[in-house]
Amino acid sequence: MATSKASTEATNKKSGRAYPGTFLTLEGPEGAGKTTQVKLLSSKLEALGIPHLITRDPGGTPLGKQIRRILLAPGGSVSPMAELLLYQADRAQHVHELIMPALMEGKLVICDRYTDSTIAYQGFGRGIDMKIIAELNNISTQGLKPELTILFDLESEKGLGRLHPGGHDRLEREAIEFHHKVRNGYLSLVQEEPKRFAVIDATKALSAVQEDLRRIILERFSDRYQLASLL
Ligand code: T5A
Repeated sequence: MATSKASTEATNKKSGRAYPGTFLTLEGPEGAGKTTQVKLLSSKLEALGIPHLITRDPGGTPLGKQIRRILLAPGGSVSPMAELLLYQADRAQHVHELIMPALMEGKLVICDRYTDSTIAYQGFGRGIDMKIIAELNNISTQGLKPELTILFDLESEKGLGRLHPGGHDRLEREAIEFHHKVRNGYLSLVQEEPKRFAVIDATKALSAVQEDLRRIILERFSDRYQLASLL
């Protein structure tokens, strides 16, 4: 969808955003079901003709796919700081190459994991200084923040129990204490920014979770896109 400079400026004036699109992120601990849900949502958005981009962090770009392989390969030695910087390198490329251009075209951009994952996993999980993480998140994203973040919440044991036995990646293989810190980290982010976050109970059945996801998107963005038939 091409957007003229004049119409972009008009949209920006009205909304206060630096782009005409909409940026939404999905977060959650392991096995929360984000990937499954976003696939179901994507086919509905397609059917409704809503201009959108579904992408994921890490691995949304060709460079990101290479970084993702390094990050998730089981067994390899990756120091906490190297891990943090690799996630940020992936994100810098992702925002530059894919996310920002799609937002400039007016699309609804839905990103499976983003900066909150770094706060939850490298900050709460690994214990890296939150100030360093905040600064790097800001640099890699050029300050781009999601308008809405949907947290798919469930207990760590339940999420890990859903994953394919034997197929676990490097992060999934971390001790259960690490996963508890990640989940609790997410919950404290919700407390800090209740307006940006919406929380879905990810233990519900697939169809009920999908309904919750669609309702939240409909309530928040029906003034921008033709979402009336989303539910
Ligand atoms: N990470 C990421 C960081 O440490 N720092 C960062 O900055 C970033 C961006 C990424 C890893 O990197 C970490 C976090 C991760 O550890 P990933 O593969 O992209 O790796 O990880 P996930 O986002 O966790 O992706 P997954 O696909 O593994 O998990 P999902 O999306 O939460 O779950 P999904 O949809 O694959 O479902 C898992 C299983 O559960 C079933 C599904 O059928 C599937 O088998 N399921 C349900 N079962 C019952 N009821 C439901 N409601 C169900 N929903 C799904």
